[in-house]
Amino acid sequence: SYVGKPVKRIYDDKFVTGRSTYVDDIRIPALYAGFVRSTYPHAIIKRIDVSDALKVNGIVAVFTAKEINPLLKGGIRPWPTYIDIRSFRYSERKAFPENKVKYVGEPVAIVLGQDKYSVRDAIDKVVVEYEPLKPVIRMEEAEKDQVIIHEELKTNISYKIPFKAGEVDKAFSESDKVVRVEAINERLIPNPMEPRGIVSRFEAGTLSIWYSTQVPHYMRSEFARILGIPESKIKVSMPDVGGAFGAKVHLMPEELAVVASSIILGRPVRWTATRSEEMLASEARHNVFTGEVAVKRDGTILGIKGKLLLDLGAYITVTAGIQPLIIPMMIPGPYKIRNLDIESVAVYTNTPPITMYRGASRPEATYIIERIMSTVADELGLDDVSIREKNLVTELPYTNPFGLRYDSGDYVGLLREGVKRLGYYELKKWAEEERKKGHRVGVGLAYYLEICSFGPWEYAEVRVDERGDVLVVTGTTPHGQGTETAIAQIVADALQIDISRVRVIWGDTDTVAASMGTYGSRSVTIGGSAAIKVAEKILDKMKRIAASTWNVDVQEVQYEKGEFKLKNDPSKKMSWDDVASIAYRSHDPGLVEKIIYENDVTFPYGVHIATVEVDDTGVARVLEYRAYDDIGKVVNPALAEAQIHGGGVQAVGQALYEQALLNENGQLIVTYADYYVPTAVEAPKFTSVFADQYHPSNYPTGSKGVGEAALIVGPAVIIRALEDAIGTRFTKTPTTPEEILR
Ligand code: MCN
Ligand code: MO
Repeated sequence: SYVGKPVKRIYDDKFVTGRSTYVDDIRIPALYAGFVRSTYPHAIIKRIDVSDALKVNGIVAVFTAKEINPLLKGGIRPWPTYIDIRSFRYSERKAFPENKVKYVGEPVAIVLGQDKYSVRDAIDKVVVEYEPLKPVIRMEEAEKDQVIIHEELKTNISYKIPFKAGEVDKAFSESDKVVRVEAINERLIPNPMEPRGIVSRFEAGTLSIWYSTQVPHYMRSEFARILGIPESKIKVSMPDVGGAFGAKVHLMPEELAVVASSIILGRPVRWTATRSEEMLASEARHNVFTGEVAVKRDGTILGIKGKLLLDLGAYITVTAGIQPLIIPMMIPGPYKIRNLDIESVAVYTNTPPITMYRGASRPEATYIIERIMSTVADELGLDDVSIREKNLVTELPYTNPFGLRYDSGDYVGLLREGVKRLGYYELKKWAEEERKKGHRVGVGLAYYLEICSFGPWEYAEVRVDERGDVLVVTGTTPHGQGTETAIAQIVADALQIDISRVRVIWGDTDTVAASMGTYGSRSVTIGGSAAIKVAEKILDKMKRIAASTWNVDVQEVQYEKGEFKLKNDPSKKMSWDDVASIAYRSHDPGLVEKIIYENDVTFPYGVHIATVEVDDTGVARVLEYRAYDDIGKVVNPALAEAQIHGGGVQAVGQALYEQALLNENGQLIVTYADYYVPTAVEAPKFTSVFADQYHPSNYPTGSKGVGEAALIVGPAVIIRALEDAIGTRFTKTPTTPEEILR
């Protein structure tokens, strides 16, 4: 059997030999697109003159709002599958602004030409006359509504909902102490290796789109809605995608403009974001929590009240709407805190729109609650382990105060086992000794509970060909995780055949009948479970074919390891290949089964620890990162571990180095020279252990997700280690050298 083993990734040859196909490698003759972008954070567009740009050799067209927007029947809006969009104030965003720009970098025109270089030249020749307006960059200012960004909304506040549960006032009146906590996540940039990209062709009334996305079907329906073209006439195809990290779920106005241009011109159009465009396209996080915690002297947390302020940027993206809802609901985390009053406020600012980044909402919620745990421990003179032991939920399943139903686990057991297995106390002792010698080192610990497998459903299909080889069509859309290998393992086991006979495909709306996609660490669990269910259907069908060949009842047929047998006459056998070939010879429509599998969310959890060292200049490095997780059944330990490594490195970046710094004019003032994405050099040494005594989800795979875990808890772990090293309280990610040595 394959499940549970570190099977090597099945499609890696092309990646290691440089023969993978990203959007930019799709070679169809197409015009290149580039964008004229606003240089002001907030300004009225007085005039756009494209005449000089059109004179540049090779330029075919320059389109502004005037040409593009009339084509659009709708605009970009939040994702209604996951949120009630009526609770937000927003206007649907068209491709280009008609009278006002709202952030630096906002596209105002698309330039289309024969080659990238003439496009680049022509962009500089487009004259845009602006009348600058006072911008509002900081969300605390935006909330005051002195400068209004979207006049039609009459306020910058898009969302303002109190999340209340239990009796907060009573909790505070019964407390021994009230502890103030602040937790800040600065804006950062996901930075997948492959930037965003799209190729669009409109031919004979049919739109073909190659797109670096995580959600081809959702995008098909969005293009259909916005362009007023039936879905049957749109094909969205996801080639190899070189990383996405949640930031390729939202639709960008640039991408809409590319598609619209291909329709207007009747010629294919392509766009691949430059690195600096990518840095504008996918900015994420940026929120501030300020609150008070009611505690008993023994460490029991009675209640939390506070305010969560979130930056949306200038427009609400498809995905940003999820965060003001999920963060407060997940703030109680794995702890039995039942009295909460958290006001969640999301505001518009004159800055690039905020999207999702790995974990989207759970990193923020985890950071807040883990800052609360550690700060309360410090205030009461308790340690990081006992404060958590005291408050962890002990009986599962458990319904949290906001109605989330935690499915399974042993939270206290995992903490105890985790600190032992990861050598937490040994590291604490080591750090203490080192500090006595004058070295600035520290150890941090944090715990997380996260919500995975947002559904509600996923699609799977299995086809067995006439030779008995198996094609699995999955609705999930792997883009680096290796989930296709895990799904192949699952199907090979379900069908008891060799994994080399299984091929897995995904990501094309013409090939895949329906799909939700890959995000929220759902794929192996919901996609793998869909694959198990459909494999069972195929086996049933094959048993029925064997039965009818033998003229017996289907109950008489047994299947084991590639052989169909008669129960009471084991000498009667047919191989897997024989049955497959009979199916085709009998002109059966073929061995094809499909399914939509539906299930609820699931909650993995774990404890991670890290050690940091701070040098004389205040630069901190994470030396070691150790993780102990209960992710249910582990399908492929090598893949799951790789997720801890990748997320862990991104956590190092978020905690210590990465900040998308905007100046008072809303100008992004960092480039790769000072936006410091950790590389292999800054990567810590990793230890990743998955609990042997795991608690399965109620999915057929028994698995829970792991794709975001280390970035969900890592920032809290590393900031705690910094506090240990320096002996100061830190609240922010990133905590930078000047703050460390302040
Ligand atoms: N796995 C496993 N056993 C489990 C859980 C997971 O073997 N019990 C393995 C899976 O087989 C898969 C990997 O771990 O190879 C992640 O699986 P899962 O947790 O189901 O997550 P998804 O496949 O749905 O991936 C999405 C997740 C998200 S939401 C972000 S963000 C993220 C992440 O994956 N983006 C990534 N990891 C990424 N890794 C890469 N290389 N690139 C990205 O863009
Ligand atoms: Mo994600």
